[in-house]
Amino acid sequence: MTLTPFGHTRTRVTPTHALLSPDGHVATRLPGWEATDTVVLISPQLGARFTQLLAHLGAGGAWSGAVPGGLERFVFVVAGEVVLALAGETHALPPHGYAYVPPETPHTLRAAAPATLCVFERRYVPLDGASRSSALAEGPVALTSAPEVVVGNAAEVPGEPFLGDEGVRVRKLLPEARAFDLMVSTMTFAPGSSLPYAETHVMEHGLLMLAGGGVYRLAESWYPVAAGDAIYMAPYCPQWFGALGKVPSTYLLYKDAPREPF
Ligand code: UGY
Ligand code: MN
Repeated sequence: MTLTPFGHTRTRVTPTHALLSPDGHVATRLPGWEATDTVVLISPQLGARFTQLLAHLGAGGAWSGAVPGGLERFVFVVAGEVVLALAGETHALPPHGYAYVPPETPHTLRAAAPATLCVFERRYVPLDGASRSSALAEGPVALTSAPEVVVGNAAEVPGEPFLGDEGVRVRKLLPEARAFDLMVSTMTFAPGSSLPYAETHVMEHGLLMLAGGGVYRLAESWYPVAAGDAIYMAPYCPQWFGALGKVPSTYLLYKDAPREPF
């Protein structure tokens, strides 16, 4: 990491959004992770209903067990390779490989050589009789409608034009089944392409820039962003992205799937 002198950082934290640039990362050791430095980027402490963290696994780094607290987990390999073992099966996850692990599901993740994961976790909100605030409830999680395990690789997911624009491709990494209370996708922008309009919606986002860069509008601010930057967008945060540079820009995007009533 290149340190920025004189107290400068590109990180900004506001009530409607946060830009978390790598120059401000502070690693910590979290229970359950061995030989792994974790950087908690987004959490309920920021007002979010989910957590987004980077897990930097050293050689021999590992997770083992179910995620405590009834949390579901989505793992995306940013760099390196990890092996996921779950329900008697093993899956090698290369860069841009991913897995969805339902709540209360024991699993292991192991890295033989250094690897970096982007991990999203949230308390599963079932379809029946739930409200969005159930994501913050305590006690046993209702698993009546919980989805199944999903393992895949973003490189093998076909990119669809976003709202008819061939310059913006979305890859949906999870099935669009109602059982899922979250959506994770990658969005890839040809240089000079942008979101067609400034979106404002009740769903919240967690984002990690994977490649390229551009300008992200968040509420009333426009930020230059590049690979490695993370963004939290609270519900109703106006948002827009325009890609700059000579190579395509790609980001990984978490979004909650609305449950009614609100
Ligand atoms: O669909 C979305 O919510 C997505 N286009 N938002 C975003 O990229 N900020
Ligand atoms: Mn959006």
